[in-house]
Amino acid sequence: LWLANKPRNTHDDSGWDLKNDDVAIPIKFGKNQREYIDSRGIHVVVGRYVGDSLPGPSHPNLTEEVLNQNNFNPIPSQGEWGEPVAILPHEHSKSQSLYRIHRFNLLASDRIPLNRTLPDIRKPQCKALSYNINELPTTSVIIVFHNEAWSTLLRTVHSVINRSPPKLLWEIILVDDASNRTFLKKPLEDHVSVLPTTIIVLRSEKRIGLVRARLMGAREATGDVLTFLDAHCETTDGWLQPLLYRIKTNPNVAVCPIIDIISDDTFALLRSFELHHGGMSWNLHFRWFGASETLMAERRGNMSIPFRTPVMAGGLFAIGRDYFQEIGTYDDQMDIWGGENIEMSLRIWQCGGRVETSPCSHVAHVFRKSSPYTFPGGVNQILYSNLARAALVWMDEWKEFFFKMNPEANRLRDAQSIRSRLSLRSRLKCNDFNWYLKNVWPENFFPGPDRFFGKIIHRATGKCLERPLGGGGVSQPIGRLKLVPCVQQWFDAHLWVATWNSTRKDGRTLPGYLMSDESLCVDHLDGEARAMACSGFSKQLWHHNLRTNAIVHGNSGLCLSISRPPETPGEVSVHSCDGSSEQQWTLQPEKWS
Ligand code: UD2
Ligand code: MN
Repeated sequence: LWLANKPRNTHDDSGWDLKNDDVAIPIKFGKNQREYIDSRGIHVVVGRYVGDSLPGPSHPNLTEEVLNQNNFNPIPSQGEWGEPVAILPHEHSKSQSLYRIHRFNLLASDRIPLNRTLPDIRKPQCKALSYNINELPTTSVIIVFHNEAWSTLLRTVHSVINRSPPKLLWEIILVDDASNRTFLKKPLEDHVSVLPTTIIVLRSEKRIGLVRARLMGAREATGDVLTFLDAHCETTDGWLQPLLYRIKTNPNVAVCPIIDIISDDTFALLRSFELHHGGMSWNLHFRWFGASETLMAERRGNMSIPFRTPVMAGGLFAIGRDYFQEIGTYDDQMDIWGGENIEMSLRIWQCGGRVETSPCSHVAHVFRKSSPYTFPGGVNQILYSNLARAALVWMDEWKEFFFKMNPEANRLRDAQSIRSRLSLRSRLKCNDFNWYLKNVWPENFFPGPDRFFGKIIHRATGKCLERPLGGGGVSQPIGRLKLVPCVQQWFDAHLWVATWNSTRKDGRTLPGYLMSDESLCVDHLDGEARAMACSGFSKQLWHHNLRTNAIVHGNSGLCLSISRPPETPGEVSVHSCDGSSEQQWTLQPEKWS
């Protein structure tokens, strides 16, 4: 789910290189690759990977025989209460070679019983809520999978059965997207046929991707609500009732649980942070961002009720079966993996519904650093076609911004036929993307009609203000701002959005935020200008003085300034304003729509 940068010549897929090299001399800046000479004079090539979507290197030892072997071998106490599984030193090489199959520690997973216990990780306010089960709608739980491990797939199924009131669990539908592992065929059917719940196994002969697999499940489903889960999840106590209750009170909502983390290494349960909202980067990749002031204000009254999320992560959510139809199911031209969560989120919000997170529903999921599947036709081709479709149908003028930012997607643009999706949009009389940004995602850092978008150039040197490059792992690329040679191409680290939109009589703009991709805002810390997670606090407000060309920090009245000795050259500071050339900046707009 995350973008990460990793040097191209590193073959070790365990360690993403999170270090950000200082850019001194840019050579080539593409969307997927950057080349530059760093401050030590070393030629650096950095590839950009989409964390979960990129298939990692295959392993010669993974023969058909190994892949078809089911090594599930539970040891009763292992992993109970969500505790980590310990792999002994002499087992490390076995565990590493098995890791390649699913990009998680299969040896650890295979030791944990299918019915393992997990702690109740809900907040006390949530545990105190009670629901009248007789008044809640029933649900079909739909789980799609492609070559999933036995232990993770069946722990998903068992956790659903063990932790859902039988009356509400209408059925479980397993959709096999052309898996070729033998243990997922008859042995799977035999295993589920004796479980105390109606379980339907559907199979696609051809690889259809997760969207069409979910649609296949949805067509068979007869419960009132459709609840989708990935095939490597574990539900926790009380997970289902809050989702169903929300849909009962408002049928036009897609509601997601809080997604906790099952460690891909030890399979321990790690509780995740509840103060967030889902959004997307300029590349339309899903991201979690910290809850803004606005969102906290909305939630302050009651922290246990579902709250708005502009974008859903995609895998785990419940939606009324009728509403799913009414709102246009999925774009069935989206292949394999990616983009469907963006499309569905924009569609539901723009067409009158809501996407929410219920803080009282907790489901854990195994997050991986790379994807184990094959992507027939190529990862980029698939992902960027899907994203191009979402942009073409839902983003209006902002689609041009997306295509300029993402040349790969632009190349696939004309190949998309989106007529039926556009007619759905007009049939449902949906709001436009501008409405979505303003009303659903006020925290967004996209350009807009009343925002500056472009480069911030130091007048005397002609150099560009640059934020730290890339991301990496699960963190935003925070850190000190730099001044570097500008590049011609659109390069995300040199592009800024400023929300200071009108000018007063004295030549100053009103205060606003200076933002970049990944919800980064220019902040002031101990004399340094830094890119930090946007917080909505006044500490991140700046204004631009059109007479002095200064960029002034709102709280302190200090000015954005290039470094002065003894500071390191090329770093950006905050000093008292003196009108010097060190503090004069030009805002050079870029045409984005
Ligand atoms: C996230 C979502 C995932 C989906 C994806 C974007 C969560 C926790 N997960 O990535 O549900 O929205 O973003 O598309 O929010 N699968 C198939 N056929 C395929 C490929 C995948 O059936 O060709 C299945 C796979 O077995 C799994 C599910 O689809 O059960 C999601 O795939 P993933 O786990 O690789 O996605 P993830 O969690 O990285
Ligand atoms: Mn997943």
